Amino acid sequence: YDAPTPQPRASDAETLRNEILEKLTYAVGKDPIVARRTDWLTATILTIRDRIIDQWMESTRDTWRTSQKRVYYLSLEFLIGRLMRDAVSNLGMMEPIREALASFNVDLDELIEREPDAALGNGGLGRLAACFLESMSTIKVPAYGYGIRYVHGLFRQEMSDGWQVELPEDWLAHGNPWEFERRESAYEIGFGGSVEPVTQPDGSVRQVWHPAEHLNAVAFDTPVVGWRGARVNTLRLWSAQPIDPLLLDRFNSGDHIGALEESAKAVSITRVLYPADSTPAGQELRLRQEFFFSSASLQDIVRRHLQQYGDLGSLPDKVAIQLNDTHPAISIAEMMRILMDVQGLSWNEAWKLTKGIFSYTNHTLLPEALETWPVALLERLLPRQMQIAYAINAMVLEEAREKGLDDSRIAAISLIDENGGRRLRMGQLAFVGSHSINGVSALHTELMKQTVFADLHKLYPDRINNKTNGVTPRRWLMQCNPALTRLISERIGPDFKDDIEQLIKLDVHAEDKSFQDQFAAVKRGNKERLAALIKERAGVTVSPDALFDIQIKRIHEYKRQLLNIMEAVAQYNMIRAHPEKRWVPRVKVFAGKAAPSYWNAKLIIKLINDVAKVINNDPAVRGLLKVVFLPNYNVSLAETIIPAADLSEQISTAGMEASGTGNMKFALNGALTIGTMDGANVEMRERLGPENIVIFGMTSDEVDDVRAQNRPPRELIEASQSLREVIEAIGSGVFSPDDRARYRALMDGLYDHDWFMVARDFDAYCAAQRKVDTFWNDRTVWNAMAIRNTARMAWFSSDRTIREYADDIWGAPHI
Ligand code: DL6
Repeated sequence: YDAPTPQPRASDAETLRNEILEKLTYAVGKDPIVARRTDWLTATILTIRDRIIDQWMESTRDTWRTSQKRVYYLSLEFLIGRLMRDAVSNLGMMEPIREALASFNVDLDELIEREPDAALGNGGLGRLAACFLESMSTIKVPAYGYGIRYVHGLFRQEMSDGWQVELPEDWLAHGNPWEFERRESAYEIGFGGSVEPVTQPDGSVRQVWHPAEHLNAVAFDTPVVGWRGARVNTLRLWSAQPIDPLLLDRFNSGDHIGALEESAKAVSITRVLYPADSTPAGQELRLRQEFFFSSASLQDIVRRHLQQYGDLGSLPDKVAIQLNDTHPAISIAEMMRILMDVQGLSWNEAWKLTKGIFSYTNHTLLPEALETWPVALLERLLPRQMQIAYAINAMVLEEAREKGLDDSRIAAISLIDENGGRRLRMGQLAFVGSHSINGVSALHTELMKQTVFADLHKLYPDRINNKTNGVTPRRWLMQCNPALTRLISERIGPDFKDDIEQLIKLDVHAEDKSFQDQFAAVKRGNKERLAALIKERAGVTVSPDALFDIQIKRIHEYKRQLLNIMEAVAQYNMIRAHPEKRWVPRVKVFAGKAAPSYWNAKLIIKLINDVAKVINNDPAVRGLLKVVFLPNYNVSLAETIIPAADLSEQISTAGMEASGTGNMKFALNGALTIGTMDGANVEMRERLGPENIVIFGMTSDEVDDVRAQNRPPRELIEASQSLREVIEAIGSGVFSPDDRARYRALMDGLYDHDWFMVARDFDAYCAAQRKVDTFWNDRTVWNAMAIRNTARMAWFSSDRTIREYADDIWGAPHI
């Protein structure tokens, strides 16, 4: 592995200037006189990329040289966002690059804004995968992310008269200078066909799958740089390509369209990201996506392992595969197929290796979000994998029977759901084929044990463990909030950048008036920037002196944007009824996308916009309350919004948000949280101290009880004047004079069932908001709380989370 290496490249401004010019001329083929901003962007990325490659190769060589265990993170989503600032900042090249570009009259910040935001994910699950990749490089875990190179990521959201409109996203329109296409790393993927037992020369019988369809999975690699370039790992995304680009005989016979049919079918597999984050797509194309990327990744992993070690027995010592939710769960059956049918291992050998390699993360308990696939579809599309799933099921049920489980409990753990058409339960498959199953916050993990996996947990009590999520402090503090980073550095020294735990040193400065003023000044600067963005994108003028109260996340009933906007209406009523009172000026900011087929979520977006129109234009409000919906929420927008937040809304129905990660980003940037006892809020409360977070509402046990009693909240609504007025106003069309019935059903639903406890938590939420006002009115108190939030959030770094995965689940090296 001691290959010749090129001279390390210098990274001073002068060298960078020359190289950017060289790339612009010889790689992009543009004269600087006519070069557009996108050309400069490409030339700059190529220059930065060169500096990453040396370390990339060194990291790869090092893993081969030292025979270290590799971690493979299989995820259908990687919400990586923009990469340039991340790379430049992690390599410590911000200033020289800025200077180099300035010499051509090109502004680095403008280029940063031009980079497409790679939205290869829907929300929390995909962004977590991206944070994990960065942390794995930072703490030197030898790792690969495996996923899909969608041509179109998550849709672009526009507003049309307050309604969400979805438009295709086009991140590859100008090419992608970060990636390397690896045509040599292509694997054949099959679908359909039949399975045939074939007797081998030694008399044993192997099942041979003869797929009816074939296509290629071609790898595209993107380097992932850790902090200070410590290690560079690989994000390998698969693109589907036809084996024959054109059926020539059909073309020659005059069928010019039909000649391209197969090609179009193959390519369609990786064309679009499915835009639903909490309901399974349930469509054949989605299953094809899942199998396509799982099979390609496993073939690649086994190929690499055999190339290095030559035997399969050492797989669990050298390979750890993390299944990010059930999307890659078919990997369990596919790995068994590869080990038995291709590599010739026995069932028992293959099963032992499979369980040794795989582990699975569950990200949601929502019953409607748990994936199942019709057995008939699997038998048609993946006949061999379905056979294997049946055999796994038989083995597990036998084990359960031996342990004395009765029929009802056996039905509960079965991989086959018999209710209403037989379906394969992917969570169960992932569970039984893995040695570790983890939840993403302490509460979520406990609930997993009590609900979805209760019976499997009894059968295998050692498998479920918790790994509370985290976020990378590089992107979510240092890059998105340079002013705060500078301030922290001045106060406690720069070492926290390498050891985030040192943030706690800020704690003793929380009451220091001069530090408080500096902290508040940083926040104010960030708020001015957000105010400008709000003006530009939503056309609303807001004052940076107001309390910025922010809820940004996917729009979902369980996340309760409805509760938030209803509180805005209650506040609107109060301000008008009592103009004499000293109201805290607030700006309520919302952003988020709704799944295109999720009607209520789209209606809630429209309601926010309708309410905004009335409140923002009512002179009686005197600007004391503003409501803003910022369209097209994505990672980049979050990077501008979060540093400017005073208050972070984490108000999901208790028991329904598995963890949340936005909650962590806000608190790290000195926002106070108003939230429920849900997901990671519970652990944030423990670590921040209950006095530094505003918690309200029902607990998950209380939610369970109320649901079990099935008592509609009518009486409760009637007893709360404020809630009644809000429901009546919205329901009767005060905010929708053009269509007075628009929100009738939405409001009636609160009386009838209120599954998400909006009505039941309403008064407690309003009271909590008034508590927030009290803190805000004493800015010394507020600032001290805000500083303590930043100081005490280090534990929620994804470096800590990844260390726990590496130690407890993967047995992988790290620093
Ligand atoms: O674990 C990452 C992230 C959690 O922080 C969120 O609480 C959780 O909702 C999300 N889960 C998903 C999957 N489907 N749903 N819903 O995105 O995972």
